[in-house]
Amino acid sequence: MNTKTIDIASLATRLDEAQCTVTDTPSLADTDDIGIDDAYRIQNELIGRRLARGESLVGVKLGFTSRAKMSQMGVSEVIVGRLTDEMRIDDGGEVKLSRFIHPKIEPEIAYRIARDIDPDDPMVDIESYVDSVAPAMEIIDSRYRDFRFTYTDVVADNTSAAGYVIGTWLKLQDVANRAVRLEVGAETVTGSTAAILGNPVRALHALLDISRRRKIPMRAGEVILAGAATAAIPLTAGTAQCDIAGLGRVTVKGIA
Ligand code: 0L1
Ligand code: MG
Repeated sequence: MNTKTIDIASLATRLDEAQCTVTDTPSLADTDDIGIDDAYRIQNELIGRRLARGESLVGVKLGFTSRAKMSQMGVSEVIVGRLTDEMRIDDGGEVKLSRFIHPKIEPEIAYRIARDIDPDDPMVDIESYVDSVAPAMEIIDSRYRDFRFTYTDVVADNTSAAGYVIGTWLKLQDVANRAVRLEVGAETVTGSTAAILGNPVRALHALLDISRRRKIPMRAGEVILAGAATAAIPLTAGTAQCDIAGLGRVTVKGIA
């Protein structure tokens, strides 16, 4: 590893091109000694390029919200990425697999923000800024070869964000300890919303904390993906469906 100055713009270009050309790239950590602040700068630059191409910000997502993933990565805090309108897929809709390098899908809880949040306001009660909850799935597609990345790599790569689908929005309610089932072709995983920081509502508090430190605005109407309720599984051609007890089902069809 070398200690040369980090070229934020060229690393963002590398990740952006990997996504746009659907071609994987080696871990940035193979050649650059990136700190977490650098990683969020690269992520910002990457998002800036998407916005320059006409995409709009529509929300945020949390990653590393399970204790197992945190300990696997040797970290103790969640990571945050940004969602754009280009990543959104309608419930029951189709998505071409050729858009992605090696997509995986995971079950999530989505929250909707009802009022603009001023992260600098120390009195913000984040739960009162959210009015709806829905079952959701996230498509993750690390731009790194073989999903091999470090903590800072994955932050720079916008936390592997690639797509998301949200089911029917319901009035905000307690979604702790809900059974979760994800089926993709012949593969099924089951779990519980408890895998999301013990209770998905904790993701809201974790998000407020990190958004304050990382200066991430959150606006009315935006979506929050709270984190994965099970391990991700490869997204293949055919239907992927996620059922969350009491919240319902969300589906997407992968097209070869
Ligand atoms: O959304 C997530 O929990 C995934 C964060 C990135 C890690 C990965 O790509 O596996
Ligand atoms: Mg996720």
